[in-house]
Amino acid sequence: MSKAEIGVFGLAVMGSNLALNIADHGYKVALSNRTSSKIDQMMESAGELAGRFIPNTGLGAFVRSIKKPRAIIIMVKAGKPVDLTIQALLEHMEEGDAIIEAGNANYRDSMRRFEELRARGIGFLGVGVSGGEEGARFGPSIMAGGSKDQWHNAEEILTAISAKFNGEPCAAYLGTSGAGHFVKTIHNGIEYADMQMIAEVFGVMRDGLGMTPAECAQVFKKWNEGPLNSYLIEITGLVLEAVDEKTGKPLVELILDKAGQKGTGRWSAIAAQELGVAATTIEGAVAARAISALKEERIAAQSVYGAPGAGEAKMSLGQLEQALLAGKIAAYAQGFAIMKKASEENGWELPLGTIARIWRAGCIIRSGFLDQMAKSYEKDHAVNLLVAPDFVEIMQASSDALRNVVAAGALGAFPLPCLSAALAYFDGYRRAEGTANLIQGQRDFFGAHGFVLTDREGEQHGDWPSTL
Ligand code: NBP
Repeated sequence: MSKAEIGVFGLAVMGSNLALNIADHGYKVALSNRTSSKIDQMMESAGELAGRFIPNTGLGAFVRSIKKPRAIIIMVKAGKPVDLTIQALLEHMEEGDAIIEAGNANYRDSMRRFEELRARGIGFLGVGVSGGEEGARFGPSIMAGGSKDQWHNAEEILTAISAKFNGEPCAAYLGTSGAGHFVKTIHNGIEYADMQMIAEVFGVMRDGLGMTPAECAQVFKKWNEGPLNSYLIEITGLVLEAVDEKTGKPLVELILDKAGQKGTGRWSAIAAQELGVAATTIEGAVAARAISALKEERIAAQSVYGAPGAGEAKMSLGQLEQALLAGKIAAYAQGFAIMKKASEENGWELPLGTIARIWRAGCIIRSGFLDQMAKSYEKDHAVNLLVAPDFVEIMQASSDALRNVVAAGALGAFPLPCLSAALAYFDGYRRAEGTANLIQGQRDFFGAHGFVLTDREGEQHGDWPSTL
């Protein structure tokens, strides 16, 4: 029997769909999974693609069934299962082979795995895969980092199975070590902010404008035909119009308002903090999910303060659309600023324009405006999106609406953590004369940290009075 071109270990939702996608493109794929019944299920449901699979229960047979130099995609639960799987596979792999870890790994784990495997002569690619189940099956966005040689070995397959935007593959090698998973993490951080801002607007529509989910759905559908066109706006319309079969009620009204999180939003916020980059929209989104989880405490707090007023929002749907657009630009500006700084600190040389390009299709944050963003970053790698010429025009046209929405939201007691963070970031970034002079004075007062005076050279100290 001829050998497989690639192996996939881990046949849950993502691994099985990725394997089907690879087989669909004509490649022969070796399959394995910790629990062997999943391999049988996969073979039974593979239909005519079954002939392109080599199922293996034993790890040795799995590895041997792949052509050398071997490339094995691992798609298991992130964290310890990945390390255990790598350890077990290593017993059968040889120098020159490669592991392609394609789960939602913490990029620090990928940096460690890259070094550990390199020391053993095994290549490592840490690959972020976005697009969920459907993306894995029909074309995800693929963000690769790690050994460049191994990228060249796996590039043909990973490019073939990726999403395409106007025929261009949404897959790229982005840098060494943990670069791929770092970019996927920030992708998810931006996704958190994007989703949260959409949810904030939904809250205003529901509680401030008295709109039903079906009415909100129609608005999101219309917005999806304009500058906000994106996968997240599209699915928001579909979620809002879904009806529960049992009760006939809008499904969204029955879904408990407690948001889950698996860590990538938090990792983005932590990375931003560590790098000293403002990522307030992402932090706001992570915090909003944390507050959402406190359902019982929120019920108790409402009984203390009373229910916030309803039907009082002094804002129009047009303003909400513009506010969302301005907020989104601020969130992307922050996400790309984190990547720019991380790239400098880690020597990754992250290609920001390419990243925007491979996010144009396949991934969860795919949207019309990523094409424009890719062009801006290709023109000027270092630019903050807020001052990129194409986006200046949009911000000039939409920032007043964001201001109105945030102001009216504050007066109506609508929590808008992300939209208000976006506005504060914009106002802070565009103001030449800030207030950090006072912070520097305070720091020098209590800690002799020093400051720079605008009219002379060198570090200075104040002659402060004693407070004792
Ligand atoms: P899960 O994250 O649900 O993990 C299930 C897989 O992990 C099964 O194959 C399971 O084997 C295997 N596994 C576990 Br659990 N512990 C193991 C161990 N100790 N040793 C070996 N295998 C072990 O799968 P998924 O939803 O397909 O996601 C896979 C990866 O892709 C994750 O990192 C996830 O975060 C990421 N991701 C998921 C999505 C999505 O939409 N689901 C999107 C993008 C990325 P078993 O069958 O023997 O239990």
